[in-house]
Amino acid sequence: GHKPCVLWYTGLSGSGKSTIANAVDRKLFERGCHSYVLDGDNVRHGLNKDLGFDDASRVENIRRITEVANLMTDAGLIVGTAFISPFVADRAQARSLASADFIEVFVDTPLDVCEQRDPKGLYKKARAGEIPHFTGISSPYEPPVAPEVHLRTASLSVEEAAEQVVQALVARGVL
Ligand code: GGZ
Repeated sequence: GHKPCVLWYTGLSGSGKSTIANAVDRKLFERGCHSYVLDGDNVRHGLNKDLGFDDASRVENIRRITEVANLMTDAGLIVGTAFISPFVADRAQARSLASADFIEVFVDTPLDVCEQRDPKGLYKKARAGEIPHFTGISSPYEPPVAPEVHLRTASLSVEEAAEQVVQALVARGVL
């Protein structure tokens, strides 16, 4: 068995949030845990498809995700949320409203690394002024001050990063 919890990933576009969250999810499945990952693919394209990327839309995006994550932990799941979630205040609100353990995971990939990777060409477009309010370019990212898990991805493989998250769950008695 395991306790429910929220694994709240935060980091820039292209930092590796979804990749690491999904690697953690596979490890949890192998341990027999009931888990789920919320990310842009399953939330911004559905529940939140009315929202854009101005500050107010991001606040509402994170507010809804906070509520959905709580429904899932109420149902007993370990839920990973993989969104930029750029504002300290919104992450603090998610933490204070959480009905289960809340573990903030900072996917700390420097902007220049994300920009070099640029898997979807979004940074290039943002630099060219084609995407307004792009995080790190024309919209702020406020890094966590005291995350439970700090992944410096420059010196970690995806596998090592995922293992660090799982070990944090063991240390907290979630697993
Ligand atoms: C940031 C944007 C933007 C702007 C589209 N700013 O790398 P991706 O593509 O797959 O991840 C990014 C995703 C960010 O959505 P989130 O819901 O995580 O953001 S937030 O928590 O701030 O609400 C990126 C894409 O959407 N994208 N426009 N202007 N990222």
